[in-house]
Amino acid sequence: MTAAGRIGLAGWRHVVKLDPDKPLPAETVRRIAASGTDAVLIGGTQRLTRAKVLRLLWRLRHAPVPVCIEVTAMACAVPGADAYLVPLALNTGDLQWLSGRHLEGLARVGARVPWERVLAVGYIIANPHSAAARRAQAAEPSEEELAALVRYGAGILDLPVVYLEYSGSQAPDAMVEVAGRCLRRIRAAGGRSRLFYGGGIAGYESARRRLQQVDTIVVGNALYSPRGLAVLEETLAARDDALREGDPGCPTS
Ligand code: 1GP
Repeated sequence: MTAAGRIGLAGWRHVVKLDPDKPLPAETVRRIAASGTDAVLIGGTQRLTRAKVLRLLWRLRHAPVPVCIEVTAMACAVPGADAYLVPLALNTGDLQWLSGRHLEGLARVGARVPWERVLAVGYIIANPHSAAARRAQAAEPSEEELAALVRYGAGILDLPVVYLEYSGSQAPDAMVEVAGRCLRRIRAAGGRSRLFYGGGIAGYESARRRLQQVDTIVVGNALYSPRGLAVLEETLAARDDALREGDPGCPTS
């Protein structure tokens, strides 16, 4: 079975992303994992250490849903996750974020990689003000460039996930619409890529709108606000309503 199959990727509509560099009380982590979200991603951009990743993974050890690590640094290459999501920054201005770091890592630990748990994620880092964009020297794509990036990731590379990343704020609605439209066309032709969106989802309305456009929404920063658990409930309600009322996301055909 593929890694995507093992973790039930095709059924994910709502996932949370927890940052090892932003500690939350153990009880809050437990409640988030048991909230009804479809999966927990461990991922961050800054100040990652192996100890921080392991601490968060330990707090999630009884999670009733898959716990997956985004391998953005060697510090993330720790045992114990249900899957390892390896980001390829499709619109990076610095090729080390597309292949360079990956090859360095594989040269070091490639013989110990649990391949049955590994899947690639094509990142389109679209918010130029985000830490990830600064790090990867990623510029905000025009709509034409975005369409080409989705077509490259889903149509050419056939990646399991194409992730429109707008970390920190809401992407322009038209941008998400373009990405969804391109991906739907590729899926209609037999493509398998799932479209993830993350960025500024902070309540029912933003979650519901994105669920009309993409397969999977990622809720991150808002979980760390004082309203964190309320945001979680609202976005899960949006997911449940989207499922009940048949919001399509990016249907298979
Ligand atoms: C971050 O895409 C996720 O990698 C979620 O974005 O933190 O803005 O919710 P936010």
